[in-house]
Amino acid sequence: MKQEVPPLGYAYDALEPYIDETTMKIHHDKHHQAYVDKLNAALEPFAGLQKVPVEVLLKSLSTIPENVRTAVRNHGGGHYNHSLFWKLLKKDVPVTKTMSLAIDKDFGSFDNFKKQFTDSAIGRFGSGWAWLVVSNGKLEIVSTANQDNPISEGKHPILGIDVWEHAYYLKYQQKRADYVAAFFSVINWDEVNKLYKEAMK
Ligand code: MN3
Repeated sequence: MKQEVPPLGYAYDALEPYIDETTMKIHHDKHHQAYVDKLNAALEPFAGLQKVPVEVLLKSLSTIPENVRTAVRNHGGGHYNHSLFWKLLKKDVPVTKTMSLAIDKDFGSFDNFKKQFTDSAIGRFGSGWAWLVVSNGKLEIVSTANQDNPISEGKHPILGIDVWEHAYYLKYQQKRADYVAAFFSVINWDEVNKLYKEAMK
């Protein structure tokens, strides 16, 4: 079965003015599509692997045949990361009680969490992601290069920010910090809450 780009689930301009319509359109329709196309092309000779959910492939990269492993890691990672990212974005969703308590417990305060997440996103050199993950029952912040995902390290991502330039350059140019600050206005905390509960099971 071929992989497909999932629908965005909301209008391209739904995140204005924090993330602009043109960026969303290009990011979803072109960049995400390219990861999916390249993943499908790479898996063409591997009928068995085509049936495996991309999440499972990323959790077991070491078992993927070596000649296609990098393609799965990069393009499969790109597909998985973006599919997650679209669902994590929504305007005007307040932090849930559960997440507020969990963040206070594991980071001391929301401000401390926000600072660590921001530092991680700004500090990621080159292209990559910053993540809030559940690891051994606790929240932590990690960043990954390129399209790597913390699930390949056995962690459960519940929030992530794409800091590739294609995610922000049209509106923010080189000012990644401004994009990261704006990102806090479009976090879908209901989705984060749902992923947190699943990860804590
Ligand atoms: Mn991207």
